[in-house]
Amino acid sequence: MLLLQFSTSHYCRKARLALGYKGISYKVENLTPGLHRLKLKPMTGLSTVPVLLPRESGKAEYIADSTEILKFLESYRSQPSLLPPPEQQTAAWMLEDWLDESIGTATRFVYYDFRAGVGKQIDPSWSSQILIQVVRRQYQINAATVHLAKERIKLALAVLQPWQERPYLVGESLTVADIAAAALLSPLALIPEYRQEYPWLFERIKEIHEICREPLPPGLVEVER
Ligand SMILES: N[C@@H](CCC(=O)N[C@@H](CS)C(=O)NCC(=O)O)C(=O)O
Repeated sequence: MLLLQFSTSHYCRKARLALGYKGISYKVENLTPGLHRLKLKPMTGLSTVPVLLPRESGKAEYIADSTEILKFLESYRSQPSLLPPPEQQTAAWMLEDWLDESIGTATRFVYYDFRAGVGKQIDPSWSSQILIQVVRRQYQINAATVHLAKERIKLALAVLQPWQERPYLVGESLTVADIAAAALLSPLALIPEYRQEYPWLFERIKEIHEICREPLPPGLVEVER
């Protein structure tokens, strides 16, 4: 399989976590932001990564959108399953969808706001700062939208409280909800306020990366156990 991705995208991380959990071997192709549209739009009708190309006869030519990729991987290889028992599956998919549509966007806002301000020293190079400004303009990241994003993240971290007491958000094993939360909240690992206030969050993110055999996201390598 081939995963078309941006190496730094938290949505692509979500797809990689699921591929790793399933033990599926795959290659990645890192697309260049901006030029990616020329390749993706004619193929999928969307302009976003991740896109998975199974490259197997009898399978879809491509699967666009990380949620669709998770569904495809579950049907492609059923074990280990990314789903809880049937009566809990709606809850798991609802969490996955909310984390994907609402919280993944909010972490992008807070992350790029941080990288343009206090976190500038992480990579002060012109190329990095220009990319950050392009992303800020593309998604209309400004003081007002960042404020709203921070409020949404506060709510999300209250909803994810069960992670403090137990390793999985729904049921007794890892599910799509854990994968989505671990990937889509991972950009917060570079932001000191979140690291200080929510240490349990980063412990869980780290554990899930280990279970899925995915390298840790930036900022998490120094988390002590
Ligand atoms: N809901 C989508 C969101 C994917 C997404 O927003 N990807 C971003 C990278 S983090 C992207 O490709 N942006 C480029 C663009 O919109 O042109 C998914 O789960 O795949």
